[in-house]
Amino acid sequence: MTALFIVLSLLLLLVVIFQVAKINQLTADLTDPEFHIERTSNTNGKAMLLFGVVFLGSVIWSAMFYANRMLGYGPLKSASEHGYAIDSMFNMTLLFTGIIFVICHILLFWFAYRYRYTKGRKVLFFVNDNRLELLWTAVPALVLTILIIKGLVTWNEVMADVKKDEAFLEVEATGWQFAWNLRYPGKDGKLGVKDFRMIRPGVNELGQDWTDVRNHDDFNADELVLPKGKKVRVRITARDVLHNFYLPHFRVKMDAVPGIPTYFIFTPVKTTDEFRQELRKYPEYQMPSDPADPNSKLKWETFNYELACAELCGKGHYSMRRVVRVVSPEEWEVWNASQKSHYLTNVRHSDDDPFKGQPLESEALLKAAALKDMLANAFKSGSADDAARTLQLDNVYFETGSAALNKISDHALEILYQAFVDYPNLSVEISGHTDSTGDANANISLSEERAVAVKSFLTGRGIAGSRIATKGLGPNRPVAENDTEEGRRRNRRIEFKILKF
Ligand SMILES: [Cu+2]
Repeated sequence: MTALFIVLSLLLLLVVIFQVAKINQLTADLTDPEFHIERTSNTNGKAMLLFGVVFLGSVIWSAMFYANRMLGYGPLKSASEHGYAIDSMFNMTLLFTGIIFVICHILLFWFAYRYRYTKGRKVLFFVNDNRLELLWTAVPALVLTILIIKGLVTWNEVMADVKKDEAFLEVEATGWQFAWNLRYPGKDGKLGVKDFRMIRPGVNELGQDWTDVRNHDDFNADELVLPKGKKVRVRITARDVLHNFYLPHFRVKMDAVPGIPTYFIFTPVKTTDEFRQELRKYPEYQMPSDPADPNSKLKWETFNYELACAELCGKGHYSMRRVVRVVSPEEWEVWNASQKSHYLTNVRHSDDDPFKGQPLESEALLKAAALKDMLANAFKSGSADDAARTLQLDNVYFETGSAALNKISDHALEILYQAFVDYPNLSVEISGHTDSTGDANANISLSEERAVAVKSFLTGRGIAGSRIATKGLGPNRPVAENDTEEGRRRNRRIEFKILKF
């Protein structure tokens, strides 16, 4: 309401000023028209000059005032390698247009003042000058040629795909209304194949084909975590409408188009922490991050790189924000290793798993790594209680109904072999267990044979047989219910009990 009154009052004031000016002019025209024209031209000319100076001054002042808030200047220098090339292009364009702007601006207002109406001064009629025509055609053409050539060279450098045999990290970003799915390739460094016909919301968001083993270690992340100094190739795609993969601090921006995969390659050169330390030097970032709470953390402390969708893709568009975290390569390795594969945690042994009930190389490798940690812990704790010293080897696989070791078991058995080498006094008991299906006596002898098969593997590698006792317990010591397939699978196992070391 107050605002409305202010606007109305200002309007009224303008009308009053206009009417007064009109009366003034009418009286002046009646007294001495010629003198009046010269006088108003004088006033207008000076006003033009004043406006020119104030306007140019304001432009320069505002450019300096906002410099630290613009990408490419002050604290917001590029955080990626190619970003500097893009910023330098903007600066070059700004330089040329800036020079033209200042010259034109000064001339425009100076001329308006200098050549204002003066009694008796004649206008010069200037028809044509070929040299002048040539000059103002050639100069802009030259400048544009420089800008375009530089632009093309930069474009080709920035958009060049990775070379064959070049090391890079591939990440996939899939946009939909309204989220980003960020998929990492896992240990094999390769993203598995997808098929849109396999998309099932909530179950298989990307339509990953589980028969492709490269999919088995792929994982999805809530934030984009990248190692500093490593080339990153982002595969960009969308599931519904146009989105746009935008990382402003890295000068990365690419459309995410349904059906047409696009990509962007860049190398982050500053970790999040390093970028924060740079922001810290500027007073703009020394303010509390929450204006309502003076004790909140400072802006530079809470800064994060971000991924946004730069396409107005719908009403939930704003929620397509993800935090981007750049860390040292060592930290990244730790993070990468700690992530859980989507297949192994959500799909494995479900009805969607084409390898349901079968051993898998990729899984055996992961379990072997876990076994190594379990062994190290058992030795470290030194505890004599059975639970801490008994390891469940659910990654030793046999052919169905036989004691023949599956080749995939080697990953786990190698770890056990190494433990015997590292601890020369180690002696263990290896026991075989089965589920409750079938004849109990047959199961007991099968479990005994399986325990012996593990022993044979180890003695075959030179470990003394006296260090390994074997036992077959059949279905007598289940670790899970036998009425589900998952329970039976867990019960079919080899136990490795450390007796002494
Ligand atoms: Cu979007």
